[in-house]
Amino acid sequence: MVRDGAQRYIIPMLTRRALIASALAAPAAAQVDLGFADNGLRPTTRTFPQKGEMILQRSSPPLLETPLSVFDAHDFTPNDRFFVRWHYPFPTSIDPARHRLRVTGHVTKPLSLSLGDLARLPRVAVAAVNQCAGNGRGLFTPRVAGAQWANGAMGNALWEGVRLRQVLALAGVKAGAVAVRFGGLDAPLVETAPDFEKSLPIDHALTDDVLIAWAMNGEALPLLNGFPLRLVVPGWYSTYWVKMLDAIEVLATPDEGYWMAKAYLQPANPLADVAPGAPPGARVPVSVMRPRAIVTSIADGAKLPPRAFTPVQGVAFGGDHGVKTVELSGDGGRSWVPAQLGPDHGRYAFRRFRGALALPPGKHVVLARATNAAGVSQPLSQNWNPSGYNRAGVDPVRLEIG
Ligand SMILES: Nc1nc2c(c(=O)[nH]1)N[C@H]1C(S)=C(S)[C@@H](COP(=O)(O)O)O[C@H]1N2
Ligand SMILES: [Mo]
Repeated sequence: MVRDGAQRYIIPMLTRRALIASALAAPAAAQVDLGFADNGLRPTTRTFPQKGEMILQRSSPPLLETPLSVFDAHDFTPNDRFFVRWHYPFPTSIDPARHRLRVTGHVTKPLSLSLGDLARLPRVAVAAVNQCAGNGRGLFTPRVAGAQWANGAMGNALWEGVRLRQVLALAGVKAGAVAVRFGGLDAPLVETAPDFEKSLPIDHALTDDVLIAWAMNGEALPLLNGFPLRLVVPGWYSTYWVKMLDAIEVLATPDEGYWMAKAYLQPANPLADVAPGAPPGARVPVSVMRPRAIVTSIADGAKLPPRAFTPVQGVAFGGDHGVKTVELSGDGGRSWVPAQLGPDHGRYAFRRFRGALALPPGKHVVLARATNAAGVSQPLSQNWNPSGYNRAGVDPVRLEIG
């Protein structure tokens, strides 16, 4: 874990600018190789800058998914295997010395901060899961439109930077502020498309854990994960974790922009659950993540040799509360045994789990269920909504012993 000045991260990046630009300019056709990922028969790629083998969902703008085997081996998802999601094209060459973060709107003193200015503020670090609101979308039945992620549109990292609250205090938030809007360097190809901007309610923006981060797992953010700055909103879906952050605007009226008022809305109930085909009803912006446990050691549909006890291993997270328990079932949920929990890296982080089930030869369905410190448990049946957000139910793993 690197704990000294921000320049340590920034200077080495300067020498890598050309490399990043040329690698991202590579033709899309060259980006697919014939490897197959461990969580489905999906093509993988190794050709994105600062990234190792990733499941390729889309080349441009990139959607890259992390294979389950990576989660099986690490508490902290390595930067070069961390998933990637962009809505719009983004700059492939960024000069950190020239980057400025503007703070404007309903403030007494608008600011334009360099990375050096930010580095002079008190530094904080938080371990937190970054999960796309559509993680697991490709697993919904009936199927829904959108990126067909399995469960690899998530990752856990140690994020390091400064508190958003601290920067807002420098700018002086005026009375009557209701929200804070964030924008990055990416831009839509067509001018009529709405810029990707997200906002947080003012009370959440002022909480201690929301960071403006420049480092991830002790290194500068990879370009694809938002170099040189990104917002980190622990416990909330990553749509709010705006990358290549260059604009913060304090709002005195609600954000009516497309990405808040029209997109990333879920049915207005905690599970974001609606019957397929039913009218959508009231909708609210996605926000807090639900607890989840994901089995990482056994791929769905696997065939395993008989053993007295079959090991089952995975990662869990609790949303905005820590993981309290993970339970395992080998009989479709009739009986449960507790899994052993791995190291606790804080309430927002992955908690790995490990257990064993006595499974005789034959076909089985293994379940892993997380419960968080607030007592919220995963339902055994899946919730559903037309956007495929907020997947919260237990994901059954089918396997055959023998
Ligand atoms: N500037 C910018 N920030 C963004 C996005 C984007 O398209 N542009 N996508 C958001 C969404 S929907 C997700 S899932 C996360 C993905 O973060 P990652 O690419 O670092 O994994 O970035 C978020 N921040
Ligand atoms: Mo997302």
